[in-house]
Amino acid sequence: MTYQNFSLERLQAMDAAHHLHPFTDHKDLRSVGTRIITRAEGPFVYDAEGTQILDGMAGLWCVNVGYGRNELAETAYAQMKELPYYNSFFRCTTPTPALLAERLARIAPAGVNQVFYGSSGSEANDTALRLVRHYWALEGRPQKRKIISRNWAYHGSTIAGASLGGMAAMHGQLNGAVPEIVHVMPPYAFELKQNGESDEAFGLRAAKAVEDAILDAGADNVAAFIGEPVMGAGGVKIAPDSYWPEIQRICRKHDVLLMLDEVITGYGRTGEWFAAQTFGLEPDTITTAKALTSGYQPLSALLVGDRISQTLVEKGGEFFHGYTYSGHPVACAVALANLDIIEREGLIERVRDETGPYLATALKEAVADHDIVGEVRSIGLMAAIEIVKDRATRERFSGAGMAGATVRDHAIANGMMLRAVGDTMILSPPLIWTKETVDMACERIRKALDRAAADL
Ligand code: PXG
Repeated sequence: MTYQNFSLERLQAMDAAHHLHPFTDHKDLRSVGTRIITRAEGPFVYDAEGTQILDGMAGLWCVNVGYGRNELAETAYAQMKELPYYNSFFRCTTPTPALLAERLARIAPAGVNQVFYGSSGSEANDTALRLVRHYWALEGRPQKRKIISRNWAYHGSTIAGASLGGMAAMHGQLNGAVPEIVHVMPPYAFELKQNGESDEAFGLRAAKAVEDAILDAGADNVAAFIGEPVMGAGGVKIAPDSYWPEIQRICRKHDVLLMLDEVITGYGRTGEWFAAQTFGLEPDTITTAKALTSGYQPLSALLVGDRISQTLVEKGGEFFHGYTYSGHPVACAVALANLDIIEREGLIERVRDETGPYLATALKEAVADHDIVGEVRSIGLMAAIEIVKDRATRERFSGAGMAGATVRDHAIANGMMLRAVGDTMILSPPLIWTKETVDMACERIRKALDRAAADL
C-alpha cells in the first residue's frame, strides 16, 4: 500500500490539514492528532505504530465476521473483474442483487419478502420514510403521515435519518427537520424508572407513551412507529420484556405500521438473524445495513413486508426513488459471501447459545461490583456498562461524558477498543469472539475501570 511510504506524522498532518471527520470537534481532533488504523486480523485492529487493539465495537457495529476474511476480498475481486457495476434502473438488474434479495426473503421474519437496496443505513431509512407515507397515500389515506419515534433513537445522519432519530444535538443543527415526526420517551429503565416501579411496569409505561402520542395526533394521522429493537448509538438501551409485545399490540390496535431499524441488531447480533425474531415481532419494514456485508462493502437493504409491497406493486405505478448504487453488484456479492460465512460457522447459534450467555455472566462477574459501575446489561453480543459516581443513588460524575471518555481512553491504552456514549460504555464485538476473547475483554475493561476510578 502506498501509505507505507508515509510516516505516521506525515499522515496525521495530511489528515489534520484536509480531512473533516464525522461527528467530530475538528479543532480538538487536530490538536491531539488522529489515531490511524492500518490493518486488522480476526478480532484485532492495529494502528500505525503497530499497537494491537481488541476491537470491542466490530468497527462501528458492523464487522460481524471479524477481519481478514480473504474469501470476501476474493469475492469482491472476482465480481469487479466480471462486472464492477451496472444499474438496476430501466428494467435491468445484475445477478447478485437478485440472488441476495431471494436469500434475504428466506431469512427475514415471515411476511417480509421484498428488498430495496441502498449504500447506507441512513439511505435505507430515507427510503423507509418515503415508502410508508407513500403506502398510506396509495391506500387513499394520505393524511396518515405522522411517525412516532423515541428520544435517543439513532436512525442515521441524512436529513431524514436525523429527523427520525431522537438525538437533541443533531436536531439542533438540522435547520429544518422533516415535519410530522414525534419523539417520545425511550424504554431506558436505568435513568427513567421511578422508585419502586418494576421493570415490567416501566416497560408498559414507556409503551404507553407511544400510544399516548398516537392518540394525541389521532390514529388517522399516524403512519408508523419506528424503533431500534435495542437502541445502539443511544447507549445499548435494552427494553424491559413487557415493552415490545405492548408496542406490537398498540400498533395493530391503531393500524399504525411497525418500522424496525435493525441496522445494528440485524444479521446475528442478538442471537437470531433479526431482533424481530428474538422479540417475536411482525414488522412492516426492517432497515438493515452494516453487518449485511460485515462492513467489507457499503450496502443497505430495506426489507419490506407484504402489506406494503403488495400495495406498492399492485396500486403503485412508478415509485420515484432510488440510488445509483441501489443493488450494487460487488456489494451484493460480498453480502452473499458474508451470509455464507455466518451460516457455515454457525455464528448466530454461537451468540445465542454460547457467547451471548457467557458474555452476560462474565461481564457482570468482572465489573458489576466495581465502585464506578451502576449497571451492566447485555443481550446477545451487545452490552453496556453504566459509569456512576455513586452506585446507590446512580448519581453521575460531573461534566457529562467526561467519565465515559476517561474509561474509554484507559481501555484503548490498555488494548481494548470501547465506545463511550456519554457515561455509558458500549461493547458490540465481532460475532467470532470466543469465551477466551470475552475473558480477555473483561480483564482489560476491569483494568481500565480501575485506572479511570483513580483519575476521576
Ligand atoms: N440506524 C441505526 C440503528 C444505526 O445504528 C444508522 C441507522 C445509519 O446508518 P449509516 O450507514 O447511514 O451510518 C445507524 C448507524 C455510533 C455510530 O457512534 C452509530 C452509527 C453510525 C455512526 C456512529 O455509535 N449507526
